[in-house]
Amino acid sequence: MDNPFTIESVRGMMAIDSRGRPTVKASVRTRGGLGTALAPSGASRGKYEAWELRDRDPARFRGLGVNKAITNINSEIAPRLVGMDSRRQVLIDATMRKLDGTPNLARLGGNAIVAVSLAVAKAAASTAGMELYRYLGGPSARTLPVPLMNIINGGVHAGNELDFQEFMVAPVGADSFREALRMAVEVYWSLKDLLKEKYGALAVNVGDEGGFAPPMRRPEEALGTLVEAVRRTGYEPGSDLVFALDVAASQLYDGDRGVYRVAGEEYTKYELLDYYVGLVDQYPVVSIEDPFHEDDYEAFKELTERLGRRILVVGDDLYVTNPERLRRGIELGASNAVLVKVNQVGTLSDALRVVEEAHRSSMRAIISHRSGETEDTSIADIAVATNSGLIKTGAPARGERTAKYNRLLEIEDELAGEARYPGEEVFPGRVS
Ligand code: 2PG
Ligand code: MG
Repeated sequence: MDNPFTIESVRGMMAIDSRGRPTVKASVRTRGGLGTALAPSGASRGKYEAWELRDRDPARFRGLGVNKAITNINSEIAPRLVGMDSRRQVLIDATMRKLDGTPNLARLGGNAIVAVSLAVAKAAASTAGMELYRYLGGPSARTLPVPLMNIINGGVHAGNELDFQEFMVAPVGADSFREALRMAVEVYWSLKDLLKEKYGALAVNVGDEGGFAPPMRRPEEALGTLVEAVRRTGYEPGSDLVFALDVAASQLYDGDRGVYRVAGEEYTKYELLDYYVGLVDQYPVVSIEDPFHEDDYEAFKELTERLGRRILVVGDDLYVTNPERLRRGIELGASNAVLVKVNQVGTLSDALRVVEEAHRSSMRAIISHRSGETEDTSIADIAVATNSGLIKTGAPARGERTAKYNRLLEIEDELAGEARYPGEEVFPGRVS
């Protein structure tokens, strides 16, 4: 019998990402459908992430070419997957992992494998005539995520002196995703006006994730400006919109001296912890991601003990979407949320496992983009499929970011009366 889900071809090719760097695109064709997907790429990468295979040929793309990864798809992965049933995602992902043979997918490349893994799911969904979120999530998939929108960029994503990488706003006072997006866009515009007035026209150039990259140094200055921008828009900080931070602390950590550098000052982890408590007391900050470096589970745990009833403590570089690293965090109580990036672990089924494990342990899972992105919108569907209630995908600007927001608008529209926007209940201590 002809099975329409049988994989007929798998192809890898090159595309460029939002930083103009080469990336991997994969297309998977079944008898009855087609799926294509692109690998994103991080700048503040965790050291335990799946390996991004680059050619290292200095004569092309300064060594960043991905020809090897593409060849690996076409010559090794494709012959293995052709003939398999595209619905068998777990088996297909395990097959690629085994074929690779390394713990971090260094041989074939995490960038090759993640593109194929996502393209397989899209091909199966297309063969079934289903939207990706429905195919992955079944009939219960109907929660639109609260967006954590990074509207002030710092760290390695921007050319300014802000050490914290991301200052995000979350429009929790909306009752639909559509309204949430409107609120955030209005605040984004007010912020632009405000920054221009305060610092001049150069201050509204944007960073890698579409947020402004103003010439600021201290986190308080960024947070204070967000408060002002929200008020100027006519909203109330703390009830209509709340704030989230990604410190990306591995980037600020001096391992030799055991200190963090923020705005020209040195902090021990205890001082940094107290500093975070102060920020949460002073501003409506409801989430802090990677507050400490990627090996310090203990410091995460202390912060979670101290603030876990008031805010989300989010592990990104700490967990790198890795089920084993997450398990350790769950056992220790290191955090109450995990950031989920499919390319950090390398396969869709592993990423979905991380979401499931997090949910089983009453942790929040935040589905996330990378700073280097593409027009691929899989993460929007994954957020709805898993009912995770949270997504992080940049400012409401730049095509690779807006692609995800526009996809969520489309999904909400399609779900119509079924759609649900959770608002503030996704943050601790805020269930009304
Ligand atoms: C992060 C991400 C995405 P990058 O640290 O959370 O915002 O950045 O993709 O550079 O790792
Ligand atoms: Mg992060």
